[in-house]
Amino acid sequence: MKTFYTDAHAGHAPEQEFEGGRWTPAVEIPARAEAVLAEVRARGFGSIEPPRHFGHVPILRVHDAGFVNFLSTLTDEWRRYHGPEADVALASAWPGRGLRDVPTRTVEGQIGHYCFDTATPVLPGTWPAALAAANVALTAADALARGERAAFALTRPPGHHASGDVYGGYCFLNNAAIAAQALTDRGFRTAVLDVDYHHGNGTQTIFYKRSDVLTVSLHADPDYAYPHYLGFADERGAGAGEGFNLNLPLPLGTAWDGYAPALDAAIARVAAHRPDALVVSLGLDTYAGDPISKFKLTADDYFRMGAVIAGAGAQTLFVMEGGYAIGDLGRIAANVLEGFLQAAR
Ligand code: SP5
Ligand code: ZN
Repeated sequence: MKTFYTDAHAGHAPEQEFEGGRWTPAVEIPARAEAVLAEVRARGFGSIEPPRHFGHVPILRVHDAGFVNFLSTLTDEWRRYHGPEADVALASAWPGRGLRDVPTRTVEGQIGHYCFDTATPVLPGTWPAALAAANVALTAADALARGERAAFALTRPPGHHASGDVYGGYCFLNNAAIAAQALTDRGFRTAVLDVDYHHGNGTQTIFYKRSDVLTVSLHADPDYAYPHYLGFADERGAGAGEGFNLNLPLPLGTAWDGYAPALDAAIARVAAHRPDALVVSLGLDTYAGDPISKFKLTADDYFRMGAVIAGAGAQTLFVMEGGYAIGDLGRIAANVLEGFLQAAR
């Protein structure tokens, strides 16, 4: 299995995030991707290749043009408004209920429209890094189109919380959704399976009214976990997409004994869709040692996860999402890939 990677992610290096009413050390940092790269290289799964550049067209298949323009010019506009030293763009006001949710003239009147939380700082290096991650996912998707059984897009920053026109949750461009759309555009019947601890609200929203791309997510119940406002079991898709979104929210403290039946149900739904391509949003924050999450999967459980995913029988694109236990992150990511490769033989 090839891994696609570029060190361009390192331009997005937040020092702190604003969460729980205070500035705390950022957890979505370059060391994450570097740890996974080192382990994938050491375990020898296959070549590690750089992304090619696909331009804005495949990104605009998923994201709104105004949103892409906003993100790509945000640092410049932020400095124009707040002064040349201002290098962390973060919203101070949102269009809550009763207010008009429209982007106005100033960057302060736009950022609350385009962002949904305070924990996702935009730095001068953020847009190039986000763009590079989308290209990593697109290059890996192209490997599937060329006939590869599987590929690993080692993306950072992650993507699954970003919808067509809203960023947040450490995510800017939805790498997995962009890849899923590119595969669909090349004639693949496509499903997305999201195993990140947090519900993939962006991915769900992007495909919610469509039946061509199935979205399935296992995650911490939003009744107690971030992103709090989406990811409930009764969200089943709308219009033509009715029945083509499956949420499997799980309780606090879920370990493999509770996770495995839900993963089996998820794979059964994916298999029933008969996809040619399966895009896996590979969040690794379900790990017991994760610093911000509350599930209890062990390192060995990730071999099992990879093997179960292979059972879907589709060409599979793994796209990295969250996971913050940096000391073990490489090992658990590689365990998923190894479990998949052994079962897919
Ligand atoms: C891609 C991804 O995994 N994004 C997750 C974003 C979560 N951001 C807020 C998490 C709040 C967790 N609060 C726990 C505090 C522990 N000190
Ligand atoms: Zn997550």
